[in-house]
Amino acid sequence: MGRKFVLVLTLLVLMPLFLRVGLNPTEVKTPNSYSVHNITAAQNYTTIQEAINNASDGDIIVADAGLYNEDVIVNRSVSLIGKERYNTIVNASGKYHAFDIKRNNVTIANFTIQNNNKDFFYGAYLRYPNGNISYNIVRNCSSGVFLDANSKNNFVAGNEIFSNGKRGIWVYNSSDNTIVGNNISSCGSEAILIRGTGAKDNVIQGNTISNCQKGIYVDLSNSNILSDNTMLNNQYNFGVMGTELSHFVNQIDTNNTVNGKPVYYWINQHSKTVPSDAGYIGLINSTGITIEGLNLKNNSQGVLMAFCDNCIMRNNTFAFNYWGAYIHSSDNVKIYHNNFTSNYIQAATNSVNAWDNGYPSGGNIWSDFLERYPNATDEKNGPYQNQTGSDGFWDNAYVIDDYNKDSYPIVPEFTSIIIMPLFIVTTLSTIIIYKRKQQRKQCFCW
Ligand SMILES: [Ca+2]
Repeated sequence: MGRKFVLVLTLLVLMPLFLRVGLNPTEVKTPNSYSVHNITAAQNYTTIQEAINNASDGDIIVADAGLYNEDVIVNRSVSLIGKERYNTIVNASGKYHAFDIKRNNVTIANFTIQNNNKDFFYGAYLRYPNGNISYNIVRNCSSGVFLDANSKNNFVAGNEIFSNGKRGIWVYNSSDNTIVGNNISSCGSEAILIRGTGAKDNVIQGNTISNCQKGIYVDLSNSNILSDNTMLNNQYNFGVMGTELSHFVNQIDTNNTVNGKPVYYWINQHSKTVPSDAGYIGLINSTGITIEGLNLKNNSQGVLMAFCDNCIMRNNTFAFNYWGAYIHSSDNVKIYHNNFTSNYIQAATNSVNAWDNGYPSGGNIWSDFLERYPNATDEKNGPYQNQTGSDGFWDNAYVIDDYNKDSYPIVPEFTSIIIMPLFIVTTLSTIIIYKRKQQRKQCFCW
């Protein structure tokens, strides 16, 4: 952490040098010849690539404002600095990465980096350690910044990353990276994706993420630290996924927020109730936790529960999540009187749990019930739903899988409120149309 702190300080000191930027970008012109300057070697070049090809490790190269139509391969340990953030534009062809970084200790700062391919090629592709990608604008790439498996200990800070086809920042099996203070919006999939068992000990801090398909997603990775990240208006703001217990062991602070509400990611907690302001809930290796009366929406999971025992979820609304409830290797969980509304997958589990509270207390409301069981009725009652007369529970169970079902799915009140007037209106309309047809037949009014 000490080294990372020094890096942050260094960047803050260098910022005024980078930010000779007006708020209103000026017209971008193709650079004059010799617009790229190796200030260490006191040499000038016409392209960034030419400057790199003639550089030595440790050189600092500054590019004047202008449009650089280049796919840059960085095979020296150099610092590349754009003179004007908005107007020093690396405009890649769309046939390769804008910056393909094939050495360690490379810095790329204060550029606009754009590609012409949102499907395949990256803004900055790091294959080696100790890179520094800071204060850039990265747009129109597939992923903005990709930290690949052989890279580590990189610093990605203060970038504006938007309008990329897939990810904003993708960390794949790469460790010890610091990703801080980036503003990421409008990406086709994850704003920040941490993926793979080798993606650990990363610090993800103070990033602002909005209008992406997914906000932050941590997949099969452990020992990462997430703090003070703001996720707003993403379709699925936050999610953690894994198979083994170790995959879920990350430090995720409550100062991470989803649409202004805190993320509660509890590990090894016992006999507690989740606070009422929760925006996301992850329960890991915990027992006796109650989740009650919450409105959990627009996350990868409404609730993530992994390796837990003896927990209760009741009187909650899970809406517009990818998974409403994701219950992994957890036993003795009772899930009842919840409202599962329009989650892409309402509930998923690999364990066996109770999805109702017995009869006559009942189970949950499932928004897709009539979609799944279009001929469902509520004409019976009783523990076996075999006695005449309705009771407010559908007469057949809501099946989650072979081992999990809600035996007493609740008939939502709006079903009767809406269906009855609809029935009356439809019947009356049919009668009126029929009578008019009869009248026309009688009087030959055509
Ligand atoms: Ca019934």
